[in-house]
Amino acid sequence: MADPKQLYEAILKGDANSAKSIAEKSLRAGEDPDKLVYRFMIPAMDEVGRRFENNEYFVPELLISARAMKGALAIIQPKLVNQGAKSAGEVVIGTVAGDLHDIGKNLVAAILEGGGFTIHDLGVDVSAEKFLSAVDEHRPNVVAMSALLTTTMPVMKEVVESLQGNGLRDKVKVLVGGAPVTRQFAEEIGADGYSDNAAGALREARRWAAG
Ligand code: B1M
Repeated sequence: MADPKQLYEAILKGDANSAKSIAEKSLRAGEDPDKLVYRFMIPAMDEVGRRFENNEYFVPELLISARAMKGALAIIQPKLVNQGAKSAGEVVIGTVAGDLHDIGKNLVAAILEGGGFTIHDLGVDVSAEKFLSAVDEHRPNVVAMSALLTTTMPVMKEVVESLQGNGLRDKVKVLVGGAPVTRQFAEEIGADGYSDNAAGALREARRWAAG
């Protein structure tokens, strides 16, 4: 039987094959998918980030760890998604322009989908114009933006302003998140909600859906 603690080590080392196989075996053994993600996988990525900051890891190590994380997440994601029931509303989601980090955004999308929301995932590097036209096209309940770089956070403000400028601001709730984003920043740019994790993002979206 696989020890889920090895998932942490596999992601830290960037060993995608082991990460996927441990994820599979752990799920088969009845491990809780949320526990695998929050107790082992996210802490592994946090440690990768810490090593990167301390010049122990460099971009290639970030990339192979991210590949291992995504491989394991792809196996766990359907289990997160299956927890949902009826459609709770629509969400347009993306990582803002200039930013290629998508692991957290994908996790938030999966948890929202699991919570019954229909997801329109615009991917990464999404400009304010693209967010605007997706909101115009899909008329979602929520537009959800993720940023992992301090330098890309201002794009969130651009999106809020362009929604305002195009008469769509009062038709959609704006939810922001990502490691450098704070509640204070969310308030400053006029977002409706903020969360520092995927479960909190779902709570916010549900609060709005409930009216
Ligand atoms: Co980059 N990177 N990276 N990186 N990277 C960070 C973010 C960094 C903090 C590392 C560090 O220095 N410690 C740093 C940013 C510093 C800053 O601006 N404050 C950084 C840097 C500097 C860079 C580059 C500039 C490096 C370079 O090239 N010199 C470069 C930029 C590229 C670009 O985007 N233009 C870069 C590149 C990369 C890779 C491509 C190699 C890779 C990303 C691969 C991928 O995503 N496909 C990568 C990675 C893996 C990281 C770290 C190590 C891990 C990120 C991650 O996936 N975490 C990261 C360090 C860290 O965060 N500890 C780092 C796991 C994920 C589940 O968590 O994304 O935080 P997270 O999502 C969480 C919450 O934040 C929240 O819920 C999620 C689940 O709990 N959340 C939301 C996220 N979005 C939300 C939206 C919501 C609500 C909640 O509502 C809408």
